[in-house]
Amino acid sequence: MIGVYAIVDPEACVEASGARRDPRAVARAILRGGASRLQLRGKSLPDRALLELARELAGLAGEAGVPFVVNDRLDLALLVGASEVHLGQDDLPLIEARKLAGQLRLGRSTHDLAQVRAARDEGADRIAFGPVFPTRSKANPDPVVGLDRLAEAVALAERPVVAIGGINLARAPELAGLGLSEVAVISALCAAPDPEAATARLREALA
Ligand code: TZP
Repeated sequence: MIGVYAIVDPEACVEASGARRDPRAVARAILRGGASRLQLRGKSLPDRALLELARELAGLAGEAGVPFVVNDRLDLALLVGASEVHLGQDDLPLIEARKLAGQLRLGRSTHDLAQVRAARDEGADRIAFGPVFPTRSKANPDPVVGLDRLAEAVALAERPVVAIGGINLARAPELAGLGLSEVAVISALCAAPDPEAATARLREALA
């Protein structure tokens, strides 16, 4: 069964009208819908606001019995007792992060097979690979990797691989049978008319 790795990004938490949604409410709905993991991604929030939100989402994930991940920020992940920090290619090298991480697991974003190999050799606990499809949630996204490259990434990784980028309900059937542990999703959940139903439907489609 492929899990739904939900990424709550306050910038993506919007109604169709453009009105902002409370990321806490979105996270609650996504957890009710059955996400397997919850990540906070807050590229533009000031540190204090990000810490406060991370603490609240960590609490919600804990109540739901789901691991909580902080994107980019090892310090905040440690402060809120997250189970994992997810590090991009420009973030800390895994070997350095490991020195501070303690029990915290380390995820790594990768965008080509050389990066997958490096993340594997550096001992990443989980590897995200993408964008698999075109995405509008990332500034300056790397080139789309596609499904064939994704299958190669899974074969190389020797650890759980999460597909990311442009994943939604319509794309779910294309992702079955590739050996993925989870699919990571921002806009198709955070900006869905009903984030709970969107999570539940995606989960069923991947089962
Ligand atoms: N890394 C690769 S694609 C992406 C990130 C953070 C954005 C995924 O967002 P969406 O809205 O699910 O395409």
